[in-house]
Amino acid sequence: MAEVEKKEKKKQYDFKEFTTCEATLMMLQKAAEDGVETAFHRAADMKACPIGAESACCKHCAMGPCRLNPRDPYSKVGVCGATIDTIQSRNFARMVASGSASHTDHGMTMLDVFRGVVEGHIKDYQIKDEVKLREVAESVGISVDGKDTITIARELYNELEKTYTQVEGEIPFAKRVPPKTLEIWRKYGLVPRGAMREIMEIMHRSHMGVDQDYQNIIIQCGRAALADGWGGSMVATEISDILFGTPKPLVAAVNMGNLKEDHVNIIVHGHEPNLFESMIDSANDPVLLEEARAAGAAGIQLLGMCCSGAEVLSRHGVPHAGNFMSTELVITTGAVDAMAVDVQCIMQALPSLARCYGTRFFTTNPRCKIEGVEHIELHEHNPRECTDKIVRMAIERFKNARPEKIVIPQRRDLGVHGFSHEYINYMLGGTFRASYKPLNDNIINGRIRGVAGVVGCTNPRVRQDYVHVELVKELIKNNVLVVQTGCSQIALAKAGLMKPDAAVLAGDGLAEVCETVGMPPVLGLGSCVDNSRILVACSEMVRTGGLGNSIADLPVAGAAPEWMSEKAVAIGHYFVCSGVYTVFGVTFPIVKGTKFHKLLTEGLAEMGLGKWDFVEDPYEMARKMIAHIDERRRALGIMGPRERKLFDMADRRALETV
Ligand code: NFS
Ligand code: SF4
Repeated sequence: MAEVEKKEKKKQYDFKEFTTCEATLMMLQKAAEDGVETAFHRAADMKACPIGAESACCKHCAMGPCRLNPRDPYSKVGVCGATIDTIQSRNFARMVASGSASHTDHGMTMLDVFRGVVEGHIKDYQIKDEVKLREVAESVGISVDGKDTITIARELYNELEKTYTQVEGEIPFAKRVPPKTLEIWRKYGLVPRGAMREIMEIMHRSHMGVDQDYQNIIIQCGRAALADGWGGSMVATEISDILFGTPKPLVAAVNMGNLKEDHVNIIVHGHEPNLFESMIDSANDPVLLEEARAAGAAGIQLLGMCCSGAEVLSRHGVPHAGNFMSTELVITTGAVDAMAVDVQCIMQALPSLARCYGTRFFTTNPRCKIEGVEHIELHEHNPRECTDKIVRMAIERFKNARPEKIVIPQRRDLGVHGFSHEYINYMLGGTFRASYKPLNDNIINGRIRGVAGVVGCTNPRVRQDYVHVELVKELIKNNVLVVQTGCSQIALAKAGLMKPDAAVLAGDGLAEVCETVGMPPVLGLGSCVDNSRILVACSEMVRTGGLGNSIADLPVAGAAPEWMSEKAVAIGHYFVCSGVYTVFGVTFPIVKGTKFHKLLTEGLAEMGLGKWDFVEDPYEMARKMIAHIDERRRALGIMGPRERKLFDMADRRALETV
């Protein structure tokens, strides 16, 4: 443990205040014994800057940095005269730009792979889901009749490339937006042209001395965020489904108990599925398996973390070791032979921690190198070169460099994952009448009060998983169906709420629907880019009818209770601009009571969009989300007492026979 800075004076921490995840808690105790520290410790030791925490500072030019007083925000302006509203909206804009850039660049990588497959340069990935290919092509106006797969794929590629490169017009997936919502976007100039242009324009407008009208800036934030949600993220999801298969529900396990002491354990952490898909092939290669056995291992255990983990959990049932705030703690088990990372949410503290335990740590993506870390680049035309090498390094570590003490928390939580919006359609409607109508009907008759998307990160500034789990429990208890992605989905999976029998925790109406259909009250949809599945589901609900004309009319709400990344802000803003009431927890960089705050929390809704809200407490958050859902129900005229029974025996039988 030579690399570990030993603290002069030992600080006492109450680890139960750090996390509600049992496995993570156990590993925090082991970390303390081993003398290593984590982001939990660093967050406890580092007080957030109070000015930055409220976004009352600007460092966009060298006349500053300028600090205003968040307690008296209009008492001062920056050296250039920038007001608190300009400063906050520019800071917000840059978070949206960075978050949108991350998702859209990820989507672009998927599109690059797709192009390589279509052109025949890339052989290691193929088009796996032709049905989805055709559906996506039709959804953007490509006629598929009489065309072969490659022709459709080529046309789809050319169309989807516009999501990024188009300089005027509307991004292709704008065709999926409900007409009324699109009309509002057009009215306010919110329809994205192309993601590159929108993100570039934010960076330009937020430069010193350009856009100094917070209302005008927020419109550009909307265009960039929508270019993420209905653009880059949606492309990432749809192309990944086409290349790797659209998820269908399957039983899979999460938590650190998936590590196996007698196996070579390899963790893939990051966001882009191309690394993971190739790693699955490597870990199942008979030659490499034989090498693992020759080294004394019973096999190779592959596990995911964070979002690419959530994606392959949903798609292939690959076990998942934990969410963002567990990425360091899983290493302290000592059982991880190798961790391979690609992009996003990779803490720089990981490699030095890995060194303490002899865990091999590799970066694989040219966009994300870490000083002092061995880089084995993944090339899509020969991905196995990278992933085979990593597997061999892991085998080598298993054989020669395992620490004396390995502790694996024996928690393995099973649940059902992999609910794509296509499957929700099928599940509720049945094979011959796949439709969102049963969902809408159940909402109209009140069995399901509404739908909530609970998504996003975990953050060491709040107790890990606590806000996610309490919020979701409260929502389902009140008959709100919950859909999930990302690290939040893993939090709930660990808490056991992804199992159909979690319906006992739901209110009567929701429980009845869950039991009839055989689904859990909490549906996991995959990674953060898969939030685009929620957007498509919302569009389908509007299209199906009976719940208003725009997404803003729907009895739905969203939350990122433990968010930390700029990507979460981009997601929040595209949900709000799509019409969804969206609540963020932890803290938010904004000064309450400013004009900018009022615009986010009230002004956007007055334009027919959704609105932002900021609440820390999970129960208060649930209360406000339910209040919003009820307000929508009242506006739709569906607040009345619900019918006593939706499915009679004949209906049930009909459901069982399809
Ligand atoms: Ni989303 Fe995924 Fe997790 Fe947050 Fe990070 S992994 S893209 S950003 S921390 S949910
Ligand atoms: Fe200060 Fe204005 Fe420069 Fe920002 S842009 S650092 S507010 S002078």
